[in-house]
Amino acid sequence: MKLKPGNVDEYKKRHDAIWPELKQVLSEAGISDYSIFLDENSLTLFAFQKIKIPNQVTTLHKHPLMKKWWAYMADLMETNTDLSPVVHTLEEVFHMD
Ligand code: RM4
Repeated sequence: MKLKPGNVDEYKKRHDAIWPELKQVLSEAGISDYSIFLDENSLTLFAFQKIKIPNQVTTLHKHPLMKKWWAYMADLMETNTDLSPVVHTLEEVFHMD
C-alpha cells in the first residue's frame, strides 16, 4: 500500500485508535499478528499478517465496516475507485525457517 505525502503522523494516529469492531472483523476473517511497516523514503506500507486456514479474507472487501474504514482512510492513502487501498503483492525471494 502507499501513503500520500504529508500523512505519516495522521496514519499512525488513526491506527493507534483503530476501531475495536474493525479489529474483531479482521480477526473473525482469520487474520492475526497483523503489522504494517512504513518505509518513510518511499511512503510504501508493507503489511504482514498471518491468515488462518480456512478464512474469509477474500470477502472482507464486502463488509460494511471494512468499506467504512477504507473510506475513512482514503484521504491518506492511494486508493482504487472503490476506496480500497491500492495493493501490490510482493514476491517472496527468500525464506528460512
Ligand atoms: C490499513 C488499510 C488496510 C487495513 C488496515 C487496518 O490502513 O486500510 O486495508 O487492513 O488499515
